[in-house]
Amino acid sequence: MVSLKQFLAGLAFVPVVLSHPPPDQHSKIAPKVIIISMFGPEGEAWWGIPEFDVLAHNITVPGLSPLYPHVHCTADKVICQLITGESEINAAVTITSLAFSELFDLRSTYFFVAGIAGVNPMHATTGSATFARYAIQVALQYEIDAREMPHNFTTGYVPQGSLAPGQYPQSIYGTEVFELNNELRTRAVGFAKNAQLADSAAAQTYRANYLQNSTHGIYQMGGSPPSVVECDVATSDVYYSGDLLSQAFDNTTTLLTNGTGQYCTTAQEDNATLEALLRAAVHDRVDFSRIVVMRTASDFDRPYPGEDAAYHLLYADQAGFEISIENIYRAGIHVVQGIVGEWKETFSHGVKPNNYIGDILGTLSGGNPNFGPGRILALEESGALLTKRSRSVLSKRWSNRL
Ligand SMILES: *[C@@H]1O[C@H](CO)[C@@H](O)[C@H](O)[C@H]1NC(C)=O
Ligand SMILES: *[C@@H]1O[C@H](CO)[C@@H](O)[C@H](O)[C@H]1NC(C)=O
Ligand SMILES: *[C@@H]1O[C@H](CO)[C@@H](O)[C@H](O)[C@H]1NC(C)=O
Ligand SMILES: *[C@@H]1O[C@H](CO)[C@@H](O)[C@H](O)[C@H]1NC(C)=O
Ligand SMILES: *[C@@H]1O[C@H](CO)[C@@H](O)[C@H](O)[C@H]1NC(C)=O
Ligand SMILES: *[C@H]1O[C@H](CO)[C@@H](O)[C@H](O)[C@H]1NC(C)=O
Repeated sequence: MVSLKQFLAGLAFVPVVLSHPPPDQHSKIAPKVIIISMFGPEGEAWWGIPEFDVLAHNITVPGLSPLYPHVHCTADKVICQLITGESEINAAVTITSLAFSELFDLRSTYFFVAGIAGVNPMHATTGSATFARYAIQVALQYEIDAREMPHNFTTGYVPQGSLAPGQYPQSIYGTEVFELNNELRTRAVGFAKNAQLADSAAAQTYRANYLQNSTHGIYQMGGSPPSVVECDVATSDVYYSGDLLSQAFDNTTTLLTNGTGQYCTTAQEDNATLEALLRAAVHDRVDFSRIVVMRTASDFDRPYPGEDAAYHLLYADQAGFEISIENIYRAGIHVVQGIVGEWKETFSHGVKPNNYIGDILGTLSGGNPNFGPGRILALEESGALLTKRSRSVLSKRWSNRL
């Protein structure tokens, strides 16, 4: 019989095993920065720029997307870039393949996720460059179509294992929330603030609508010019839009981060990328304290006051796409150059986090996250610890399926 303590001890904290270092360790590619793009236009934002040429080397890495099979690197291989393909599955498989590739030594590499996103007008606007501390997988929930929901539900989304919206999930998968190095984020934001962000007349015209109704003073940021903002990113394969889903996932963010996260941008990959990097960090292949997630805003997650939700999503010209792509480069170049430029004195040693980093299970440090139910309960609710309580939750989960 294995005690709970012994079981937990064996479950994670995989010790760093370097007993058989591959003989060619020194010939591996060890970039200082890898830029992670999610689709073509985000990738192309970095091509043909005056500062560096990431297309000097194209390295085929098994497991990457058939659409984007290469890792691109500068001639000196100090800066590299890849495109994951869109949505959670593509991001997870691509980053796992990179992180476990024997072609690379990524132990000192900074991972810079640089993509576009929807944006919450309460915190930022189109063209803004946002930097996340948390990534929240907001749609990892039960869902019934809102037309069939009980009259007293505020949304059709219900946290897994729970009985109503707003209840803390009783069933944990482990990827619900990731927390990143806040001190590194502060540095990245400091670099990005040197940027002159792009804007356009058409984007200004559309965002002005968010200021039109004074009862919506809450959208002050949505109606203001683009800026660099610290706020968090939601991940969902479903490209949702509208007041009610945005509010529902704002509530989910608050719930899952115990009130410390700020629901701000919405994209389809970051939690998957972070789960892949976390698994690699467990085996000391990457350093989880060296990740920056930047999302520049291409569109609003909800209509302006008085606008129809479907019109906003499907027909309106929000005019944010071009400036968001341009601002990946304008803000991001300062981050890349900042890290490479201060490599010797600062970044080669790493930036010590002042906050918990990792997932909801406490996988990396074994410590307790500052969100979630705590390591032991989270493991229990994930089904990893088959206690009486989790067995009953699991059996309920599966009997509901039959
Ligand atoms: C690398 O690939 C890009 C497009 O994917 C291409 O434009 C570039 O010329 C390639 N570089 C080399 C050195 O082949
Ligand atoms: C909704 O109403 C039902 C009874 O009609 C009640 O049992 C349940 O607790 C209510 N749920 C919420 C979220 O208020
Ligand atoms: C302003 O917003 C309030 C609350 O949503 C709404 O009732 C009102 O009709 C709006 N007014 C205009 C002019 O859009
Ligand atoms: C979000 O939470 C607030 C506060 O609990 C609640 O009033 C609102 O109805 C919720 N919104 C949705 C869409 O669930
Ligand atoms: C987060 O909130 C949940 C639900 O309210 C609670 O059970 C848990 O203890 C909280 N976690 C932390 C670290 O405060
Ligand atoms: C996804 O990752 C972001 C950080 O980029 C974090 O804020 C969020 O909580 C994560 N969500 C899930 C469900 O893992």
